[in-house]
Amino acid sequence: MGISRLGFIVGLIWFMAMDWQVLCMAQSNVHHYNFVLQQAQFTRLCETKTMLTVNGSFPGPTIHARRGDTIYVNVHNEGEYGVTIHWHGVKQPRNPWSDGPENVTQCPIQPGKNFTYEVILSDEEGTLWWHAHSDWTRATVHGAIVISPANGTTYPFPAPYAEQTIIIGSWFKGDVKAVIDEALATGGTPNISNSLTINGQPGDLYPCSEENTYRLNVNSGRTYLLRVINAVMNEEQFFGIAGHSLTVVGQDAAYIKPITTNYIMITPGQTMDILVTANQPPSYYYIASHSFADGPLAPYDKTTTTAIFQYNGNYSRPSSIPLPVLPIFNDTAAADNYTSRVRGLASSDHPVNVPQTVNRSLYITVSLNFLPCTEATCSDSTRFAASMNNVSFQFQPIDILQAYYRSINGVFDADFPSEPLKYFNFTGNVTGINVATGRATKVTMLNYGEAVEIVFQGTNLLDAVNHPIHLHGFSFYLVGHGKGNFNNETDPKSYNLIDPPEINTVALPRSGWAAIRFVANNPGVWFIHCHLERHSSWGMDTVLIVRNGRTRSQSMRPPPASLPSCS
Ligand SMILES: *[C@@H]1O[C@H](CO)[C@@H](O)[C@H](O)[C@H]1NC(C)=O
Ligand SMILES: *[C@@H]1O[C@H](CO)[C@@H](O)[C@H](O)[C@H]1NC(C)=O
Ligand SMILES: *[C@@H]1O[C@H](CO)[C@@H](O)[C@H](O)[C@H]1NC(C)=O
Ligand SMILES: *[C@@H]1O[C@H](CO)[C@@H](O)[C@H](O)[C@H]1NC(C)=O
Ligand SMILES: *[C@@H]1O[C@H](CO)[C@@H](O)[C@H](O)[C@H]1NC(C)=O
Ligand SMILES: *[C@@H]1O[C@H](CO)[C@@H](O)[C@H](O)[C@H]1NC(C)=O
Ligand SMILES: *[C@@H]1O[C@H](CO)[C@@H](O)[C@H](O)[C@H]1NC(C)=O
Ligand SMILES: *[C@@H]1O[C@H](CO)[C@@H](O)[C@H](O)[C@H]1NC(C)=O
Ligand SMILES: *[C@@H]1O[C@H](CO)[C@@H](O)[C@H](O)[C@H]1NC(C)=O
Ligand SMILES: *[C@@H]1O[C@H](CO)[C@@H](O)[C@H](O)[C@H]1NC(C)=O
Ligand SMILES: *[C@@H]1O[C@H](CO)[C@@H](O)[C@H](O)[C@H]1NC(C)=O
Ligand SMILES: *[C@@H]1O[C@H](CO)[C@@H](O)[C@H](O)[C@H]1NC(C)=O
Ligand SMILES: [Cu+2]
Repeated sequence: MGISRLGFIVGLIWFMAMDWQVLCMAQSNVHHYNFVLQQAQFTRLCETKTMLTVNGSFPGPTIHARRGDTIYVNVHNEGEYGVTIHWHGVKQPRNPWSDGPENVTQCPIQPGKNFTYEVILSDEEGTLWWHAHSDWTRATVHGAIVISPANGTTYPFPAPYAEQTIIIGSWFKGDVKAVIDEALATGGTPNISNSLTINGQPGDLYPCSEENTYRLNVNSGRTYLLRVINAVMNEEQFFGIAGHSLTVVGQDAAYIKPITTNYIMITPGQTMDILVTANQPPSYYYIASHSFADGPLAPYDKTTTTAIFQYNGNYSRPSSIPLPVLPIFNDTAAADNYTSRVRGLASSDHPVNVPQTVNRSLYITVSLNFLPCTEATCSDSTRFAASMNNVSFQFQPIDILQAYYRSINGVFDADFPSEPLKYFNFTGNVTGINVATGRATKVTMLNYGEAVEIVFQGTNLLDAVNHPIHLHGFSFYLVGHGKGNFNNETDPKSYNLIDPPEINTVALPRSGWAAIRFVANNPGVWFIHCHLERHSSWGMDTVLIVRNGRTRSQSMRPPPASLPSCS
């Protein structure tokens, strides 16, 4: 009896001393990838240019893993300037060191240097993606992360015959870095892209492109799983396939209740897993995507990218290929209609664990603003800026994670406002409201384990537009959204606390609000930003710091030995 009790106690102590990740190691696989950041030549739209890629491919290589696996990616920079990579939607439990946003969790990997990211999957299942997180490099440096169900489990829908990644991207004829550098120098709005792309190709509707249009070859009667990723720089997208209905079964690497629809609205940063059955007469059908841009003022890419949904078999090529009927670019109602249909799967295998009560509430306005422009390069006396709670995020020459971990003072302040400092009719007539903002590096401190609610509030300052807001380090439940100003008494009564979708990027409706909930159970430094790149560059960003909990398994891991240094 003594021995077995001792054995039990020893076992218990051993168990308590182990990290849960170590325990899970027995069931998960480890993968290794080498990424070489290198310049490569591409010809699109009748012009050839050199651009930064991973291993010379656009889009970059796909990472394959299963739920719960760990992926080591050694990134070697053979390019001309410093770059970081972010693993979009991967929670990275206790491991902000490998999250990637430049000068938030690390300094850039300089030319000639390398850094090995440890990408730790936990409960993500479906499609995510990776992309550069330094200036606008993500335009050409991105790729898919395909996360299959764990061994011995399967999809919560009939297994598809085959699957295919569909990445919607942006193509700029010139050097993308020059586009943002120019905009920041003049204070103006960055040039729009010259085309959208599907799997790196503009498609038949653009000059010099037809030959290389992406083709998805399908067999009659079969069902395909399309893993759609929006990697576009500055525009949300309407996407569809002529003649075929889409059944959306997943978003941001979590399953949803199947939605049958003719189109989706997908924002930059979001992923959607879609089943499509080849149930039409064998022929060619266009897969198409164009911008959803409901701000009346902001310029946007007005082109349509296409790929071909092409049946295998012996039939004559159609004289014309049908295009899907998609909502027009400013159809806010169509976008909101689609978004409102999304519900979490909420099954016993894929439960919803949305906090029913909250410990911390934040109310954050998301605005476009002006700052003074004083440099000689300015084209005007003001420059475009953007803010959250009227703080326009200021990057520092050292990462916030390191400053926090090593208690380096003077890098950030922990006083990000938990509500707007000034209330006005955010979504009303804002004539006469001061659109000036100020730059600062302010963060919000959260305690480990707190249930957090953030209500993002769009405003009409300068231009009312839908903003895709992305949170690093977590996925969150979208418990509510609506038009107008959030009412903190009546709106919570209509929250969905039963089957809200679990996502990492929320489409904050134009002149509206969105409420999200999550448990702050991931210690670290986590970026929040608009995934429209120009807004993020203008300061529509902030940072959450989740403090360590009481035990080791509730605390950040120590930094890896070879973090890139901040020069
Ligand atoms: C999971 O299955 C794959 C092939 O089906 C196999 O290669 C791998 O070793 C398995 N992993 C574990 C942890 O059992
Ligand atoms: C990228 O290129 C390197 C060096 O050529 C190679 O070792 C590596 O396997 C490639 N990675 C991928 C993901 O293709
Ligand atoms: C990565 O950099 C380290 C030094 O930081 C160096 O020792 C190592 O050889 C480099 N690895 C590769 C693959 O270049
Ligand atoms: C942006 O567009 C303007 C007008 O077409 C052009 O003059 C300028 O060179 C472009 N800038 C870049 C960096 O491509
Ligand atoms: C395809 O169909 C045409 C006309 O129906 C026929 O002449 C031809 O032999 C067929 N080819 C194949 C490979 O079946
Ligand atoms: C959308 O744009 C069209 C064409 O520019 C315009 O006629 C229409 O009024 C716009 N709709 C809304 C809701 O702004
Ligand atoms: C959404 O679209 C569907 C299909 O077109 C339509 O039946 C429904 O009324 C729309 N809902 C809203 C809220 O607009
Ligand atoms: C805010 O503005 C909207 C749109 O003009 C208006 O409908 C609403 O009544 C205003 N709200 C308040 C509290 O003034
Ligand atoms: C908005 O308010 C300003 C003054 O505050 C007024 O001059 C203007 O007419 C109003 N615009 C609308 C559309 O009501
Ligand atoms: C959150 O609030 C609940 C009560 O609603 C409380 O039991 C819990 O201790 C709080 N957690 C934290 C981390 O503050
Ligand atoms: C509710 O909103 C009002 C402004 O509309 C604000 O004054 C009040 O502090 C808010 N209450 C809470 C509990 O956040
Ligand atoms: C990040 O810090 C480095 C210095 O380590 C600096 O060169 C770079 O400009 C900074 N990036 C941003 C976006 O401020
Ligand atoms: Cu935005």
